Amino acid sequence: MCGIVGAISPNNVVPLLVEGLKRLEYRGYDSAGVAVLADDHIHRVRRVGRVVEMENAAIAEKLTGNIGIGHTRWATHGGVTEPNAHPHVSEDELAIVHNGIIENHEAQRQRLKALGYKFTSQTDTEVIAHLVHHYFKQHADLFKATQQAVRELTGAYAIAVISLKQPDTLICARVGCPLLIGLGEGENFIASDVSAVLSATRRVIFLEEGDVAEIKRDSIQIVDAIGAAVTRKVHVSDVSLASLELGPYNHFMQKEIHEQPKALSDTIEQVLDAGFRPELFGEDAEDVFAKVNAVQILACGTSFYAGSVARYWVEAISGLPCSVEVASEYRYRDAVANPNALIVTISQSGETLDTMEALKYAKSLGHDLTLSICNVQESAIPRASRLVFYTRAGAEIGVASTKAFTTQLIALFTLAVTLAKRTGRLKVEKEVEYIEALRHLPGSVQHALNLEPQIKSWAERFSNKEHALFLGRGVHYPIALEGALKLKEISYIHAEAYPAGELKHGPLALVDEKMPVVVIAPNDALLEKVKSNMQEVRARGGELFVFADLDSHFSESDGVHVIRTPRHVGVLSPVLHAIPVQMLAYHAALQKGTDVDKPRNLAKSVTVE
Ligand code: HGA
Repeated sequence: MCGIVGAISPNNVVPLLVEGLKRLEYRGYDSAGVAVLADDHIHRVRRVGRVVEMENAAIAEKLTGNIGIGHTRWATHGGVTEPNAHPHVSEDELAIVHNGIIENHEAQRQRLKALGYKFTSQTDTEVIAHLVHHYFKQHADLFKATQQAVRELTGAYAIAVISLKQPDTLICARVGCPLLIGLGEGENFIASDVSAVLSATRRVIFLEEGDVAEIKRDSIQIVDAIGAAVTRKVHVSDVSLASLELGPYNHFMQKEIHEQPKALSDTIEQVLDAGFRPELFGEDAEDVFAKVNAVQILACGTSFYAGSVARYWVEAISGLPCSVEVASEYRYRDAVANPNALIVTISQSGETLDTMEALKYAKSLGHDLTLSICNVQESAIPRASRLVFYTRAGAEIGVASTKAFTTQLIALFTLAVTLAKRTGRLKVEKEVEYIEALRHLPGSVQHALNLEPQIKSWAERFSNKEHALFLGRGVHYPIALEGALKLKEISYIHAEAYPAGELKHGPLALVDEKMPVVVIAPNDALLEKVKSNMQEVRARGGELFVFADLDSHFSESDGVHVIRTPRHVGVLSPVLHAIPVQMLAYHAALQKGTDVDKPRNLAKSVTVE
């Protein structure tokens, strides 16, 4: 969602701010802006639309300055308009950018209006600008003023503040939204994620919940939520610049789909090296797993579907009861805690607010056995968990998750087998079979990618459709859900997924000759059942698009189209079948001419509620 970048330097920071915002575009946004201090003025440029439009305006206005902040906004409070775009300014003296939602903004707005502040936007953010300004008048110290102001905010925020009255200082603070400091030589930076500062530095400090920092060209001071000075560890980021570039691809989603053999083998490598050992999940894992008698998975979106696949694996392989729940639901219900349940949170970014809040809620209920599955090192959710498994997908830029999903599946499969070892359910021959399955998976995925031309020709037939149904059974039902989600996210075709057996309990009423029905039908124990469900569709004139595997023995017929994945990969079949549904969505979106990497209304890392 919103992206923040800031810099203080002896050089003009505008190019760096603009480049940083371009790197943050993938997070999803609707407007962009920068503000710099120069000639005793705040110079601000904001535009609705793409960063490049704002950049052109900044060039036209010859914007320069040695200290500045930039922002990409994904509107939550107030429409997508220029006055609502960040940075927001208070009394022509102080500028601020904000990611998150201030829940008590209405009360603060009334109070600040009574103090004489004039509001020029509908955002919750503007109250922070005036509140910091209000305290700055009293303290004459921007660091202290910000600390006092944030104490009065409820909700989630990452903010950056600059002021004409203290032009050598950049202040930032965070609660619930990511923010890091990039360390340069005689210059320093801040950003929502490392991609925004990578061209300038790899040395970063991740701020922790409640931290407020004062950043000057040659010094950094950080205080924690209670105002005590703290030192935070400096990390050297291993994110490569190449992973942030498109290379020969047209879209990041396309690139990331094709990177899956590598992402999977990088993730699998750690399992093949270690075997199914608890240490894969952290030093503490042996102790934690010894206490576990159930698994509860909390996640959102695609990660929730990864968790839904895992439910089948965990119960079948380890014999432990496993439930999976949408994080935003769990966090607001009166859940009954089983303190011996392993709470597994899944988040690509490790910053997904709903998942983070669900984890906090689980802990408040007495859950202490926590594991996070995450793709971004040192992000908030792993830091708040006892155990972590980092997928090695590499940076994922496309809003529609692909390689993060399939590598999450590897992490979850590994968890199921590792728990099975503990529960004594894992037979030696099964362990060997699972290792072999993992070893062969990247090659099978590579073969599945070769199906692209066939899938593309299917996608052409979807481009004039308004609706589609996806069906699957058992462990492939969540893949049907994921396929429907991918299609709706990026092509805007309305798609729903059902367990194939549910069809006759309602959705069959939707089926006619205009309804394409995608079926995930590999050769597993439920194949014959799926075939019967397909007959039900055909009998109503529905057109079937079947993803099968070599052993499924389907033949094409009138209204029944079949694409076969080249191998049957047994227990890991859901991973393999995720690939064709990703490609179908991608090519359907291309046909429809949508913005594949930045679909409307969506954002990559969902850091607001
Ligand atoms: N609430 C602020 C910022 C929104 C945000 O962080 N989106 O990701 C606004 O609406 O401007």
